[in-house]
Amino acid sequence: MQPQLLPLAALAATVSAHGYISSPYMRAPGNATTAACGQSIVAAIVADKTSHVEGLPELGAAAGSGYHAESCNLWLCRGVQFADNVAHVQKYTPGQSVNIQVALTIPHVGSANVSVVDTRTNEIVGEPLLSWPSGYADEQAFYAGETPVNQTDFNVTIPTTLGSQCADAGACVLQWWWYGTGAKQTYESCVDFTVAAA
Ligand SMILES: [Cu+2]
Repeated sequence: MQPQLLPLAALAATVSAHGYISSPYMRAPGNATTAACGQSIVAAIVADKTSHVEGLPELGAAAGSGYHAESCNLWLCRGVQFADNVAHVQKYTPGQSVNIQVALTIPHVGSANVSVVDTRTNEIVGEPLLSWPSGYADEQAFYAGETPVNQTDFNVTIPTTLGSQCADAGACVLQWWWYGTGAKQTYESCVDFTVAAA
């Protein structure tokens, strides 16, 4: 174990994840993310899989943090880099139904969507595959144990219109995006995938 990882254990006790993709494999930080985003941001993401995006630039701003805003690109997958995840690329086919599991542990009612995102432009490709315009992760429903199942266990259909846009690993992600309106916090999880050109 690298010595710089030791403080994370202490930090982990004080933070709790809000929600993240628990399946398929969610993009996770490694050396490339540390090089782009710096150790403080990576430590926060490791300690809290859903550390909200809005809290991260402040960590990066600290002197000597090693944060490079442009290469880190916090508003895409919270800055977690593809280079750390080349061994975890899902291979999908056009029209395939993909099950996604979200672990929701702290609710903040708001909106959410799951989309194919072009990583070069950080833009949604076409329309979101699924969206919840409001009422996602509602506190009352959550604490009553009544969160609708389809907010945490759902299927998306891989578009048949991607052409070769997502043929190369790293070109696209499936991104689960959630904004807690009252909390004013954004959560993002990414799944790397390819779809072979038809
Ligand atoms: Cu919270």
